Amino acid sequence: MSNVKLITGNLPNIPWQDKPKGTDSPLWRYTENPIIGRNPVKGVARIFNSAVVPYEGSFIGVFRGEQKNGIPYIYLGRSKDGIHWNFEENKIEFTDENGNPFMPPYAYDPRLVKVEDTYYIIWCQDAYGATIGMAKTTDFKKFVRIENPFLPFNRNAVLFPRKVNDKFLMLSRPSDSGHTPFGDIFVSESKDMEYWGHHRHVMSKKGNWWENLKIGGGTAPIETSEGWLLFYHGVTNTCNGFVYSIGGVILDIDEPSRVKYRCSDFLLTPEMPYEECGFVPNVCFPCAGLCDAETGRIAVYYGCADSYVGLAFTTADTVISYIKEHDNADENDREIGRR
Ligand code: BMA
Repeated sequence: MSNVKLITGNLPNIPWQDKPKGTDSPLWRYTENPIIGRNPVKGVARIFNSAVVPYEGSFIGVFRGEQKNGIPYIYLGRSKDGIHWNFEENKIEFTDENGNPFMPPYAYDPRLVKVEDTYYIIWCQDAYGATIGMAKTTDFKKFVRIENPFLPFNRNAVLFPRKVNDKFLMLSRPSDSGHTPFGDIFVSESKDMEYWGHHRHVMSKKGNWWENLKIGGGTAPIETSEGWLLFYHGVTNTCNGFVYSIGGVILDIDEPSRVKYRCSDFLLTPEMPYEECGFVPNVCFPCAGLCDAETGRIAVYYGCADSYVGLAFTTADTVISYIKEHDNADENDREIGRR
């Protein structure tokens, strides 16, 4: 039993390995990483930055598939154990509300979040500039687009798994038309999943060197007795380009624009060959977390070097005590974020 409660429901078949002896890392990698290698589907060179949820006793996911023409789209995958995946050969066919084909020009970095009885897919796409696209499904057969929540440029959005104060909430990271050498996380609310507003600043890039260039949402926020646990990505610049690490933060449960605790140290940074070498080297990019409330276990899916999918494990107690021990949240983090 864990001291920190995960308010997520039980998932007895969560993929899992115990923490190896001798490590002091708050997140430990699955020993058989990466779980998805190169050329995983006909016509797709790489799958990475992808999201999964439990579904009908097993697992289902939306996967960023880089086609051999270089254009990313979203592919559906199914798995019995959350580790070995079977992919559909065709990319997900999105429609408009009337059932007519309505594909985005490209789609990448999908998240998948169940809110009430509906699964929402959130991704980055072109809409006269890069911004966020969304669709909903209840059966993983029909995928109906809903209005894009934000104007360009915005590349990174994550939905909360339940309404807060009767509003849907989404984290996002406004950006620019290039590779965005800046960026903070904001939260926006909506009554209907269509009109988004009441934008509040959540957190900025920070003096911690691993996240001193930009930050962006990662997994959907995980509800715990301590607040919303968010795994996010933080980026630093080097003479050889950007380095993406995984960070951890706990947001206030009723006012998630307020940061309660923010970890000064990364939770995971590229150090394995599959994280350091690939299409884009030195990238650990979290997109999904699975949780088992009974044991406190958490499994994090993260993109590796824009080439593979990796899996890492922690527990609610381990990661939350680590974040608290290394907390350096400041006034800018703790404020409500309205000016
Ligand atoms: C970001 C996004 C991610 C990617 C990362 C590293 O801007 O495009 O999809 O993993 O860059 O290339």
